[in-house]
Amino acid sequence: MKSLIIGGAGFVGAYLIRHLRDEKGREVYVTKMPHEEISEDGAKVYDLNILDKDAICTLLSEVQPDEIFHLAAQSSVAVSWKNPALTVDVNVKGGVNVLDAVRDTCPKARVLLIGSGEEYGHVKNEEMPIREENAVRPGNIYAATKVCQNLLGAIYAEAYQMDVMMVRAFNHIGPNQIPQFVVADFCKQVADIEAGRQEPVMKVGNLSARRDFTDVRDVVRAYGMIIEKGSAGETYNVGSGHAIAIQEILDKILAESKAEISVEKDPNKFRPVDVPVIEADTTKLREATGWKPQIPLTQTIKETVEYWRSK
Ligand code: A2R
Ligand code: GDD
Repeated sequence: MKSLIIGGAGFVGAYLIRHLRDEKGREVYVTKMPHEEISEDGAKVYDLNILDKDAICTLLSEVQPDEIFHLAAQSSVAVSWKNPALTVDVNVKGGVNVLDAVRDTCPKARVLLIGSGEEYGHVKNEEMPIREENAVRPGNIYAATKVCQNLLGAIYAEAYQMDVMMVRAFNHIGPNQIPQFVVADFCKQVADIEAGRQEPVMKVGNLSARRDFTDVRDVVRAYGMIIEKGSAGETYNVGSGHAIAIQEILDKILAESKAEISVEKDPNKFRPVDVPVIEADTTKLREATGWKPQIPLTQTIKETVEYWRSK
């Protein structure tokens, strides 16, 4: 069975390669941007820019994958405010290029499009935890592009009877995530402070936001189960089902260190709009696949702090 990961050089890609290769025994093919490196053994690596549809067709014709995980994206909410056009290009045009190339070259392949819990955006209190059929009211540019990708996926599934499934992944964390994201950012700062590379002041953004965090290893396990057991045209939330305040995350990370660290708000880390709470209802995923998260948040935080200390 051949699995293709598009956009596999990022944070999730490395974990997904290992999961598919070691736990599912798949033949793994993976794409990366030309400037990136992938050091995982046992995966065949290709350069691919998803803005080039012909290149996607050439690759798919050669590989003829049975299943495709589409991870490639401009994945940062913060960057999407700074570079909206790039975010729209990669996430919307790139996404439709992938769908159309699959339709042209391997229409029987099962396809998983990775979207985001951010798609729900401004959720009302009575709508929490959020179910898949909830209205989407995206509150930032990244989220709007992922809504668009989700709609396109559903249209391709219905119009062309393709096995396209979508996930809305809530925040995922773990070692090796870049410090653009909150947990990696705070853990790196702890390591830098302990090593004397930073004064003992933790710079933070909005601590009142509540987000639903899952270990990336649990997330890729969910992706493997959805692509196998999910239904065409359907969307599945992937999250822990529990929102936690960023303040609480900060407290847990600070508790990992013996250093005396003060906390300072950094205006540059605040966003024009930051949705107050995002929490997943994962009933649909659990019923379709039997998935449940296995790695507790405290373990992920411990391992992420250790990862940054060892860098
Ligand atoms: O941004 P880069 O140059 O590091 O490369 C990213 C890649 N990518 C592209 N691949 C092909 N064609 C493009 N035009 C293109 N633009 C960016 O997609 C990166 O290697 C990969 C995405 O990986 P990360 O940014 O690390 O995202 P992560 O955390 O692995 O999330 C995977 C998926 C994404 O769709 C997120 O939006 C979603 O899960 O949360
Ligand atoms: N990055 C960052 N840095 N965020 C901070 C900081 C900080 O110093 N301080 C507070 N925050 C808050 C942000 O304002 C946001 O409310 C929350 O922490 C999480 O921010 P990020 O870790 O940057 O993630 P995100 O929620 O914007 O996006 C992530 O999760 C989405 C799913 O919900 C990304 O992984 C997306 O790709 C993913 O789709």
